[in-house]
Amino acid sequence: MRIDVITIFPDYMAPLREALLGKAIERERISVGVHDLRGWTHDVHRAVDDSPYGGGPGMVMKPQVWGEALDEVCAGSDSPPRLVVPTPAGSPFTQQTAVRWSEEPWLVFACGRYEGIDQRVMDDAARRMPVEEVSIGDYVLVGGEVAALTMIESVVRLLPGVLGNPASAEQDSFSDGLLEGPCYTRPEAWRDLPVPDVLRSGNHAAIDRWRRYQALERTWQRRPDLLEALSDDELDRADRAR
Ligand code: 6GU
Repeated sequence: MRIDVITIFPDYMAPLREALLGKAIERERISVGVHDLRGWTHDVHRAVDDSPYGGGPGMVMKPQVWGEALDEVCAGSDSPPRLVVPTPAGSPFTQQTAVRWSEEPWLVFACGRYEGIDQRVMDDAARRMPVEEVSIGDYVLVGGEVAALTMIESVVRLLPGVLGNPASAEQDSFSDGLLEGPCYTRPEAWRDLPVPDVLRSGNHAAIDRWRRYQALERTWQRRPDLLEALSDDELDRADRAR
């Protein structure tokens, strides 16, 4: 998979070279390009923003600079990339989105700052490529960079050969609509806190049953909305799969 990121803060994307993502680059499971948006400005001030039509606070990112950047970054292949624009005004990014994007050969992230990017940039790009404006949650970040990092990490860990143990992606919270329950390792007692007996019983049917109960209980406590979203059928399937 190819991933490009366009931003006015390319240094913000340094974490891409660390840990799991860095390993994926080293092993050539992904190739990453980070591009400084200001490289496509022509004025001495290298301006990327201007005041909003209609008035109001803040600044809007200029269409000309983004247009040239996208023309260049999104060229050079037979089929265009999927363009992702992180914005708090976007559709929700979920595990489902991550799974869908993990099947794409090429993703381009356009990270906006200020109040947003002139809408015509997305409207124009959509004439040539699929465009998605997405949000990572109901809170406001200063810019799209951290959101892009979040989305890239959740997509890349799904690629074949990136996680050491592919089963861990299948057992994720959300993969069956429930949260994962608690987990434990040695020692058997720590600061007077014991590991639940059942996990040391060797009774795998009992362990499966206990884990299923913990997942349901935790989801009920922390994310009742997830349970309400599951049909009886899906709930049954999620329960039996564990
Ligand atoms: Cl994708 N971008 C920004 N700037 N803020 C956000 C967000 C994205 N998702 C939630 N808040």
